[in-house]
Amino acid sequence: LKIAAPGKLTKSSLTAASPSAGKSAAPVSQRIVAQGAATEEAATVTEDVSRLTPRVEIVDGYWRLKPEFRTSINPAEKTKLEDEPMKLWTERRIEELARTPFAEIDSSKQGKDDVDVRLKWLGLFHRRKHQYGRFMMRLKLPNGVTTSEQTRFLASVIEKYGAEGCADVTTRQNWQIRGVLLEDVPALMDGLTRVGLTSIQSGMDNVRNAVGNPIAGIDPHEIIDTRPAVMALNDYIVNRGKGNLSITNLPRKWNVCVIGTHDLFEHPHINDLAYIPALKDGRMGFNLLVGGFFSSKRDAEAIPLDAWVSEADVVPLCKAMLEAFRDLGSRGNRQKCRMMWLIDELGIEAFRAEVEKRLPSQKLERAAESDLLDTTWKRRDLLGVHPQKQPGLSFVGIHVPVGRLQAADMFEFARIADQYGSGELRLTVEQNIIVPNVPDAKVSQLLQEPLVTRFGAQPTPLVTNLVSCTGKQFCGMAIIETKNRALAITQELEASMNFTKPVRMHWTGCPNSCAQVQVADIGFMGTMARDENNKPTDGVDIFLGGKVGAESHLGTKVRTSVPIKDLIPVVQEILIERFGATLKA
Ligand code: SRM
Ligand code: SF4
Repeated sequence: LKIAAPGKLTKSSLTAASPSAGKSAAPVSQRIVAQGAATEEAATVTEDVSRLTPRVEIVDGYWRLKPEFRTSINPAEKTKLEDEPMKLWTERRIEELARTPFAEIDSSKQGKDDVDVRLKWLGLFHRRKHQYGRFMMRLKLPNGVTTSEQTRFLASVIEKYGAEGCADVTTRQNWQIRGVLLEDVPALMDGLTRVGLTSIQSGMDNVRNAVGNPIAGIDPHEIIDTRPAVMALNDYIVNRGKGNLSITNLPRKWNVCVIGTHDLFEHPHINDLAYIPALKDGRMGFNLLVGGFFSSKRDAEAIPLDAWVSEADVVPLCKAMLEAFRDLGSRGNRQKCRMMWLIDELGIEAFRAEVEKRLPSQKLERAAESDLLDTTWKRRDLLGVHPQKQPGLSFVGIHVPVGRLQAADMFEFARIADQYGSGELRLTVEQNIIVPNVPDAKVSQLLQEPLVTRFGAQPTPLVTNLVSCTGKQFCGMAIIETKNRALAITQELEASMNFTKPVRMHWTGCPNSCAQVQVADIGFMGTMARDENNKPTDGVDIFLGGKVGAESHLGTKVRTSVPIKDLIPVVQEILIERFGATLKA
């Protein structure tokens, strides 16, 4: 077996990440192959079969790094080896931790590592820097589907925390709640179970929220209802909330999505695994894209695996791929542990073979020649009122400014879902909320609800397209404050200019790009800049050229370290030159 030299970038990933990728009219799940995936380079470099030895083994029910692979590992791996994070859940150690005074926990290394690192396996993120002693809790919300009961429950949790509590709709169509105290966690987790939610395996080296079409099942134009596949994936990933110990020691985070429409609302090109609907010999299934990711050191657009799975094999394929990643992925420099680095190292064909041999059938079909995506499709806006595939019903997309909600807003969303719809809500990766199943006769009354008029259901050129990560208000990695500032600047731009088309702006507080600046029309990434007196000041790098939908590809950095205080005229110029906007008289 021939695999590529360690650390060597294959042409495939470089081609895929280039701004020109995505311009061909070839099917989305094939087009990057046409531009050079599975290159000669990847197929010829070295013959190091020992590289395919699994680096982990199962010990007492938990997957652990084998002793011979423990040299040059990153600090997160050491923390995992020192004490198994999942034991906080499986052995209910969380209960003991919750009974211990926080200062006492925080006085030892073990305790610090528990609260700052290991609790992330349970979806609990200590906000040490900006909200000491309080936790953000990240849920799992497969396909972004939630209920009024769940929303009300989460609202009741943050309500209790007063000014310390709030919630966010995330860029993976998910809920996060804030202000959580450790002492409340056991009861809170029991409450989550009662309403059919879980927070486990949502942080650190775990699979993130599985994303699907936010209007699955109600979309008159959908190719396939993504909910069954996404729910099945989630059931496997978290073992129906009990925890799936076979995939809780991955080398790094891992993202998955299932595509349901031509709009590509799910962003397949930036997920580690994306299922693209494709027919093969009359059978419904999916072509696969792999390896898309962002990090502070590298962005990579997903590339085709040259593989197709039937609907029935969605979960087995995911399992096989996760196990290949778990077994073989690098655990050294943490900036080089995402799955694409493994693909680069092995070459796409050798990676594919590793996935194939972990399938129950040990057979992975080659990709269908074409997929079912219409490459000429114009991506739709999800805000406002839209007819469903069910006659007489509409879905209503409501803007949530920068995804931030207070308890009262969530109670209102829950009431609106019950009063006007079917008690269901859908979250989008643009951090907005959709109320599905609204009888047409009730739509105009819904649009007059105070929450809806305050947040806005009608699309506007800039503000309703704004996406922002958490930023410095809560995130310890942030370089700048994002949400409030992004909203204020965008409102000012919208008020001062005329627009002929919408412009999607994304703000992210540091190079991790949680708000995906590379998919935005204009992206702002937090950095430090210098003012006119050479003093450090908050700044941004500006990204342009990101595309979503049929033409998906990644934008690139065009300006560096622009002081935020000087930003408005700079963005106005971009809006005029690149997006046809004009200044108001
Ligand atoms: Fe993220 C880490 C927030 C989507 C790339 N991300 C973090 C942490 C956990 C850092 C921390 O401990 O403070 C942030 C928590 C801040 C907080 O208090 O909320 C954080 N990420 C978010 C969210 C909430 C942004 C948002 O406002 O919506 C998103 C939660 C999604 C979810 O429901 O799970 C979020 N993060 C993303 C995405 C977008 C996506 O998945 O489409 C990315 C880029 C895509 C990717 O991962 O390939 C992303 N987050 C990162 C990274 C860089 C990963 C890497 O490989 O280097 C980090 C840092 C890390 O993992 O070391 C990070
Ligand atoms: Fe925090 Fe940076 Fe992610 Fe924003 S992009 S949430 S600042 S890690």
